Amino acid sequence: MKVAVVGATGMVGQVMLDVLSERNFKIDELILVASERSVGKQIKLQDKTHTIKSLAEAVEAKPDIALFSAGGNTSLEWAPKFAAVGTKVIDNSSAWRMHKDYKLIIPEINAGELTSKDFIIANPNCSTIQLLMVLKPLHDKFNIKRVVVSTYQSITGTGLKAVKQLEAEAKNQSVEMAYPYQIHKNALPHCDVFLENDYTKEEMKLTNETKKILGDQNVNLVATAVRIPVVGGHSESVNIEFEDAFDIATVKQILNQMPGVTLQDNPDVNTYPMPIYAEGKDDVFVGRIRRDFTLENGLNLWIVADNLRKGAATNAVQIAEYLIEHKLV
Ligand code: 2RA
Repeated sequence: MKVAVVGATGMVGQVMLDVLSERNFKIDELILVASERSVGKQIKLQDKTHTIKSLAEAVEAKPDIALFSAGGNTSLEWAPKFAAVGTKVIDNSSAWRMHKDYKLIIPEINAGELTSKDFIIANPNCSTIQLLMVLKPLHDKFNIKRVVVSTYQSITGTGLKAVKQLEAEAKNQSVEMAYPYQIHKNALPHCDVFLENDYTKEEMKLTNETKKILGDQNVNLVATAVRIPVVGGHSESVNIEFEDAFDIATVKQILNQMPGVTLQDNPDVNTYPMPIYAEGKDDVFVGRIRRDFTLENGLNLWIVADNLRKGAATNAVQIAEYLIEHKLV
């Protein structure tokens, strides 16, 4: 398999390379692609040295699969060019997620929608992936009516510059600022840009991507996305109102049986999901499962996952694995 990683020097691109190696993904030729200023540079991976290629060179090489994590503009311009030469593009940007002609895939949930005709496949937003891994099995059983989510998102989601600012603040050093204010003792109710409806793009991604992945426009979701000085993963406080009655035991049984979800729910012994546990792992962790006594069919729960892994790189590699396993590439 000839595989290109577009955005190979970025945070998600680096994790994509880690995950490909960890999962022994069968690669005959690996093409690393980064911005023009990195072209020609060399990267050593395990026992091999790779020279960074340009996007044009990578298209010319006609890879079988291209994993993209290089921003929406690069995806908008270059994903079609790779697709035109027969490459299966799995794109981690938001460029194609809500486009009616392209699929938004979480393998455990809807990989079955994929066909040989799909050449650009969208990876959902990190906060969407971990949320839907829990919502989908519960929706199938109890019909979700409304969801209210508050996210507590890792600074790694902002990017390397923000991580460097957090590290510098911890050492009381000055550094090029990603934010015009301190991060290390703060909670920022501002993930991505604000829209005209007073929600941020991050919050509307949760609303819109949830509807698309569940295939149900009747599921109403509203979100508040908050950035916190944590590096291990995103956390989410989730309130769900179901159409149908439920019992907690069945909720836990359903989540226990969901591939890729791990129940961590024993507060008596301080067992609940936390980024320090989720970091570096591919599962989505759920706990604090309890009835919302203010609603007839209400449920509260807490979800944590490593946003760079299942929230981005691992989900993309799992899509690539599915394509190979089902002979769609
Ligand atoms: C964030 N969801 O965490 C986005 C991914 N970059 O900001």
